[in-house]
Amino acid sequence: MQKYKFILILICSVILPTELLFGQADSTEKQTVTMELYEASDITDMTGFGNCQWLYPLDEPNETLLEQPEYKSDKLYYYAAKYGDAEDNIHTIVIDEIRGTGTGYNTVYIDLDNDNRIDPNNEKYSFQLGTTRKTIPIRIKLTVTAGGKKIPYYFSFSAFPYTDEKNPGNKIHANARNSSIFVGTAVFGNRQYKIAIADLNSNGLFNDVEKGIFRGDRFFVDLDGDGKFKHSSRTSKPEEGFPYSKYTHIEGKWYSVQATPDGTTIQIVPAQPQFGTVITQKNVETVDLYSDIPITNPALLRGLRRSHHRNL
Ligand SMILES: [Ca+2]
Ligand SMILES: [Ca+2]
Ligand SMILES: [Ca+2]
Ligand SMILES: [Ca+2]
Repeated sequence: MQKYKFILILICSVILPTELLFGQADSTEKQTVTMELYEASDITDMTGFGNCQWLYPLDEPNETLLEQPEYKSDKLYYYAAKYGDAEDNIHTIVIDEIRGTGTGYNTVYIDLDNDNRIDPNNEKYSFQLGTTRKTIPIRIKLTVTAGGKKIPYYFSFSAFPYTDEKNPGNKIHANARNSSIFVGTAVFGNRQYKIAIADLNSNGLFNDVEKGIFRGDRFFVDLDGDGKFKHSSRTSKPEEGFPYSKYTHIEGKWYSVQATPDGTTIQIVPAQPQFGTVITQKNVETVDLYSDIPITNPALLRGLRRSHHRNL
């Protein structure tokens, strides 16, 4: 399989520039959609799971903190959660044992506003230590700077003892899982749909091209109007999650969907991407193409491959 993929990538690079087709024009005008942060507690129900930041335990903060609370534990764990694209994009996190050393980690401080001061009252949460089998996340709202704007941003924090060959000593590791989507409405064809943009790679930016599963962000359209965004091919419903990419294929037409880094504005413009043809051997079932100039759509590629086979 690996061999086929390698061969295919070589073939694609030769063939794509030579066989060009053009998509059909769409009469829809350019739309600029203002997006709002979705406030409900659990977005995985709407969007499915994304990736998370794995937060490695540190003995000291990896940035200078101007103010810290009076901790109760002699053994603190610090973490550096990175969100947004400001020069300082580290929101320092610390876990503490509020009843004293050895009584168990139950309090987390986080520099919500990234002013490098940890407020002992307003940046403090109770949490329950999990295990590698079962984490007990708490949802926390940060202020993240992205593309020069400050945005509200939810993430889910969980912490648990962890050890492996590279991380000996059973220290407390933590995860910061994306829990933010921005939602709005847009028109495709003659109908209005609920749309969303999700930071599925958990970096506080909403315009990362998806170069593989969870390696980027995702755009959603609630095509069936049920309020959720189905993204699993196991259901018979239409695919409602689209890799954030240069072009997006929605309801049979191509669009350029471009989000601002902060996710608060999405511009949707009818597009006419250039198409190429991928030639494969008949026994190749699927083709994955990745590029820094992404126009891939698996359904389209499968269609192209089948149509090409008919011509062989
Ligand atoms: Ca910082
Ligand atoms: Ca602060
Ligand atoms: Ca992102
Ligand atoms: Ca839906």
